[in-house]
Amino acid sequence: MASKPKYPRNLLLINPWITDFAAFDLWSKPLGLLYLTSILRQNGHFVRLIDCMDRNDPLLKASNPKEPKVKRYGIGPYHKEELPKPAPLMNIPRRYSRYGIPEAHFRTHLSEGDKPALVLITSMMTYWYPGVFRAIKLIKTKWPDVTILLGGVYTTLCPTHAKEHSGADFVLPGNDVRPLLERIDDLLGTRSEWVPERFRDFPSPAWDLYPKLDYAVLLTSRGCPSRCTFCASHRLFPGFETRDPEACAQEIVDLYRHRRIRDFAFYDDALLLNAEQHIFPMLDALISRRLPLRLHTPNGLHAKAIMPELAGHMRQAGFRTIRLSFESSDLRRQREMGAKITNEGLAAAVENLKGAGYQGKELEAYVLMGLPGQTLEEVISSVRFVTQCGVKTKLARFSPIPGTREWDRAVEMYGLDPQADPLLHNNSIHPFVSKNLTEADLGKVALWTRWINQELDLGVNGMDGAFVSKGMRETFRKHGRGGDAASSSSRRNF
Ligand code: B12
Ligand code: SF4
Repeated sequence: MASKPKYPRNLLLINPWITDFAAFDLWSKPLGLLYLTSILRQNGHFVRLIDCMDRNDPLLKASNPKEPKVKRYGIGPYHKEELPKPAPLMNIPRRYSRYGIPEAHFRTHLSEGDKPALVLITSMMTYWYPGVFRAIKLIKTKWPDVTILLGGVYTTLCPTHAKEHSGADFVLPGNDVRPLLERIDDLLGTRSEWVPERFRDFPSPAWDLYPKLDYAVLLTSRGCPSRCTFCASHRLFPGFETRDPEACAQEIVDLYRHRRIRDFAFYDDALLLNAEQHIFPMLDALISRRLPLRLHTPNGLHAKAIMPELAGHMRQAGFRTIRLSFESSDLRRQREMGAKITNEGLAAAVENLKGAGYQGKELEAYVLMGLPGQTLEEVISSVRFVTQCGVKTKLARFSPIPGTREWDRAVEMYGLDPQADPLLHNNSIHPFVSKNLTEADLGKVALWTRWINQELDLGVNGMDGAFVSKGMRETFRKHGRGGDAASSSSRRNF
């Protein structure tokens, strides 16, 4: 017989596991759930969180004193357990794992609390849905009649898949919190009095849910007005909205003062947009506090916004990890992808950052590999261009996302099924369906890029001709080509 929850306003929030070929905690926190917690609390609910991806989970630490392994700035590897590969990934010759706390720990965490009135589960990458489904299954096994609500990125990008296959009782795509509050009121017979209409009205995320915190993450704006052909930002938030810059700075200051957090990662899609009204006042507020902060941008920055004054502010405020969005040095592709950057724009941003005191080896630019129609030469030319600018390359593998132009191209060029299982959006597998780039090609490029990056660490720029390692020479002999006009120019001649 169905049992009633003891406390009718107790909600259980879940950040489920990652299931993938690789995963690393690069300042990864379920920020959506932390915002929802604060909003739910304002409306009189009590929230408990089970974060399967918390590297500081007490049970994980108790079962293995070596956990968590912390690298600098609070990031580090996840605990992982190998899983059988799901059918659509069977032919991918890589190991597939569940990352995060062991399943037994999850069950223990479920038993630690009373039966909740409702369970809310978030989701992130579309191809991580097996972890979401597993959490739903385990919850339903424990409490068959508990109502489960599912939201988050996967739900918004693949709502039909989530509705048909997840096992959740309600699937709520989108970023608007109003439908969620209405649904909760409906189910619990409550009345939400406090309903934020805009993102800037959201309260601070509920960081108190984590007794131990190595870093925090931040969203100071939502959306992006650009339409890069590979990006789903417009599907997640079709507009652009900024928060009050002073409030953003205060969020950082409070976490530093009360939790001694020094490392902060920005999740913004367009952090540097409207710089005069947004990032400048925010950084002014931080600089005036003189705190020993380390700020990180794992999500690429709009390089063309980085003028000398902004670069100086970034340096003073404590930006440490700076990743610039570049993607490709191919001029035609840059235009086709949305023209957010040019080769000259990247070079100028780098010069401005160096002028502010950064060394090239402290900076990274993203190069995408595996885009439909992309050749090996294009990837190599792009890495060469980035190196000529004197900064490190961060290779990123293309993930085809429904509703983007590159998805349509992948459907057209590679015969990708428009209804393809979201597992096939995985950024690790695209080379296996690409006709231009093989996994072996990408492996070589990755190795070669690692050499070049290591050389930059040693203060040597192979692309200046000062020093070219034997392995690099070999790779060039096989694949090297002048590339487009800009990529063959010296970094002093832009
Ligand atoms: C920050 C970020 C990252 C971070 C880490 C994030 C993390 N937590 O793990 C980093 C930089 C590491 C990263 C990496 C990558 N990312 Co990323 N990332 C993002 C980004 C910019 C923000 C996500 C976020 O936290 N938003 C803020 C919170 C507040 O929003 P939210 O979670 O959506 O929550 C809201 C709603 O969804 C809802 N909600 C949330 N949970 C719930 C639950 C319920 C029950 C309900 C009702 C509602 C609800 O309410 C919240 C409030 O409005 C998104 C783009 C975007 N604009 O969202 C891309 C995005 C998710 N990433 C993407 C990609 C492609 C990648 C990479 C593959 C890039 C690459 N090629 O290397 C890698 C892969 C990572 C890996 N394998 O480990 C794609 C998605 C791809 C996919 N197939 O799903 C996105 C959409 C960007 C894009 N280019 O289109 N990423
Ligand atoms: S600039 Fe960045 S966030 Fe904006 S559309 Fe392009 S890739 Fe997406």
